Amino acid sequence: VARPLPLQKLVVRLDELLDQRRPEPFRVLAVDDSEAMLHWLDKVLRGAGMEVFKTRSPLDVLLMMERHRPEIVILDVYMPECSGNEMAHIIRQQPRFDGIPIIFFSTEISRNKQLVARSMGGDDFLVKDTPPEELVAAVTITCERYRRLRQWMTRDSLTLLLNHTTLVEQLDQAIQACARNGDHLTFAMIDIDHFKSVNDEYGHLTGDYVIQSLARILRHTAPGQALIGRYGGEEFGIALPGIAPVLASRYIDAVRQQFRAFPQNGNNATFQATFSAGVSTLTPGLTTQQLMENADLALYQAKRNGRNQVVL
Ligand code: GH3
Ligand code: MG
Ligand code: MG
Ligand code: MG
Repeated sequence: VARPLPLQKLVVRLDELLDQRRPEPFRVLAVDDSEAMLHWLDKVLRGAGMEVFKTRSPLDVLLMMERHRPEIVILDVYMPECSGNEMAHIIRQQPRFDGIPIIFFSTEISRNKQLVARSMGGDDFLVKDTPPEELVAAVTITCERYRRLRQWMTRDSLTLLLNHTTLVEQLDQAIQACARNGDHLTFAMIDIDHFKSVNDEYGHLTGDYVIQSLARILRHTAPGQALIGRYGGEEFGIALPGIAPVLASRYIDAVRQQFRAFPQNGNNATFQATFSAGVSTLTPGLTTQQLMENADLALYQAKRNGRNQVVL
């Protein structure tokens, strides 16, 4: 399953990671009680290559944010059902939407009222006579900055893999999707063997490089739909949606072999590092917690059986 890894420098950079992904269009949610205004916003933003979701009803906003996961919300201020200010306040009460900027787009020209609106949770305030190219620029600049920010928020800084919180969150969503569709989902917990000795013998910086080398192998070899996270210290969690357990454990074993073969550098010589892994599989009714616990039990077995092995 695993492609051979070119032995390149183990420096991981965020740009590099971002470049591997095709740039996706910005996803915009436009909220305005005027159909004509929504039509105009749609035309302008879509014309700039963005994906636009629209609603005239503020009451739909939370649902649409949940469903369409917009990266930015453009919010009218004066609407009959609920004002833009109130809507922004409600959005800002949901921590899961903290990373989503809100731009007010309104006829209101009073600086004071604009400030009040922004204090309710808006990030910017544009008046409705803003030229289209300026609106596009404002949305683009804001979306780009927040995309970058979200990358840092969801990733572990040493390896640039998903951080613990994000891994568990996304695993949760993947489990729900796989359970719905009756798809396979396999989860592997990986733990580097005798890592304390690596640190003791070669120093923590070398230890960090060892962790990065495993992250890199995983990133280079994992199938596209895999969720790869740094679970903690020298532990990694990999969720493989749509992959049957036998195939998954064969993949993890291929990673194990590549990792062991990778020449680690320390004390002016090379050495080998190994890991143990436990693999568990989703069965009907299993929770995220139980799936991870089962992988952990298998990992414990792998350690007890002598390490440098994968237990399913
Ligand atoms: P085992 O084979 O049983 O897993 O042995 P181990 O030595 O790997 O056991 P343990 O999990 O107890 O040790 C993990 C060590 O990893 C402890 C900690 O000092 C080290 N560690 C955790 N995070 C980092 C890190 O980011 N960088 C480095 N260099 N070391 C780390
Ligand atoms: Mg209005
Ligand atoms: Mg450990
Ligand atoms: Mg360990």
